[in-house]
Amino acid sequence: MLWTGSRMTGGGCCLVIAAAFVAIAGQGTSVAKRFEYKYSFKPPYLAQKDGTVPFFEYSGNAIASEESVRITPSLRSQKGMIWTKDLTNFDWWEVELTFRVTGRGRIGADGLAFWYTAAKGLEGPVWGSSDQWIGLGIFFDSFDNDNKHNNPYIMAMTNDGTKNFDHQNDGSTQQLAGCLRDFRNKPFPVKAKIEYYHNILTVLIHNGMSNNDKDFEMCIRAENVILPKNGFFGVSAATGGLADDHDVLKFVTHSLRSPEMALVPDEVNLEDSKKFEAEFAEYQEKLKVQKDQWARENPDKVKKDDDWDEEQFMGDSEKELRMIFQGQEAMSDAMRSLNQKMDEIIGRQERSLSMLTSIQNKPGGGGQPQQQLGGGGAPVDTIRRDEVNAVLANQRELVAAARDIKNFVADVHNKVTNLHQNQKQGTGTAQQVGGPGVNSDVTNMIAEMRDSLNHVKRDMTNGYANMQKQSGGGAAISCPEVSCSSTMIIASMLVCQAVVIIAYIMFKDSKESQAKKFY
Ligand SMILES: [Ca+2]
Ligand SMILES: [Ca+2]
Repeated sequence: MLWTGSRMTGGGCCLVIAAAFVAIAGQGTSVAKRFEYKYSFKPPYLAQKDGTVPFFEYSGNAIASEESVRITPSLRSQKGMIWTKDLTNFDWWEVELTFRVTGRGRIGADGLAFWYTAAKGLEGPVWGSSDQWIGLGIFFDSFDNDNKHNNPYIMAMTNDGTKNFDHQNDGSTQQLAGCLRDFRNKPFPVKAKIEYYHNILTVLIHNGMSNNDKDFEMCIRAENVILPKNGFFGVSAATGGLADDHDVLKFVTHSLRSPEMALVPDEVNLEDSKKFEAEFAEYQEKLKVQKDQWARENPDKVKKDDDWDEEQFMGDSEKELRMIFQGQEAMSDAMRSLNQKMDEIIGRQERSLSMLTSIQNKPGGGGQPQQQLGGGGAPVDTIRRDEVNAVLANQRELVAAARDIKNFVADVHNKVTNLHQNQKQGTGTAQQVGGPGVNSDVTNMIAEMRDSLNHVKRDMTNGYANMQKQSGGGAAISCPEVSCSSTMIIASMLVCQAVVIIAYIMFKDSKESQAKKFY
């Protein structure tokens, strides 16, 4: 809901009659709002010189000063209250309560209460005021009596004059509605906007963490709330074993009317109006005279007074706290901007990374030449087609050569066996004459041949093994060619050898037989 209204900021403005109605458009319905000076107080000159607050009366431990009403000081077991003198004469209203609850402890007590009741409260147990009230109480409960760790708590409670507030349970079963809000020790004053319009009660809270008037948050909304037609506004507070300062800085009341009602001429008659205007002029005159007099007496402070500033009325610790808070705010702003910059940088990095990857992946199908160019030093695990073909051809050649050698060997073997048989069939004498020399020669040769064959066999196996290795590695094939050609040579040499030996044996045999003929 959007409210705007005539805001009275002039000094000593309590006597100003602001009869101006402002119609506001808000969510389809419009509400006319009027400042009710008889139900409001605010600085400067909140209290008069004699300590009274115009149109209000206070009692108990409450003290009024020019800038605030201290309902209770931070001393043990204090009770204070302030009430409007007159009953309200309007049906619907909005009160903006600006206050501070400050204490040195992490926990404070007892809290503050806003009242709209049929009768003014007396000193009592409900935040300094009497129990069994008729009307509405909004409680700012600092102390956690039921130990549920849910305080400070803000709640609304209506009473028809029969109920006693249940402090043991912090009124949890009696409340109309409420919200958990810390309102203690805030850098700026906490504000509560309490609105009662067409039996709907709304409480908005400004948590005092900023100076921005837009920072109100919804705390309570209750419909069908029936309150006395006319009542007194009041604020009370109490301390217990623990103590806080409970200060009310502003109590600003507006009456709310529907637009039709606002068009009805006000009951304030001309005579009254003239009387008030005269009174106001007189008051202004008096104020001016007093100001001038004060200025003559305190020439040093004149300038300061003209630039009236809230900070003049703050204690040193409050000033410090505010400075710290402002510093922290600046730091948090800086952190936020840093964070944004970091995000930006990270985003940029991610973008460039993705661009790099896309560039790397782009060549796709034609990647082979690029890979060879780029990764010259890196070993390539894959065998190319032509390499495989070369290896296969080599293998085929080897197999053929091996088969040839096998045939050769078998041939040689046959021939040797034949020779052996021929020798056995030959004359025993000759053998004997020839002696064991010839026989042993042949046997030696055969053994040599066997060795050579074994050697060939071994070479063959090695060659095969090498071939298989190379087919895995895919490197240049040089060794198998050498080994296979060497076996070929060996084999052919063996054959030559065998032929020479056979020729020699035959020659020897013929020689021997010739020699026998001579004997
Ligand atoms: Ca409590
Ligand atoms: Ca509690």
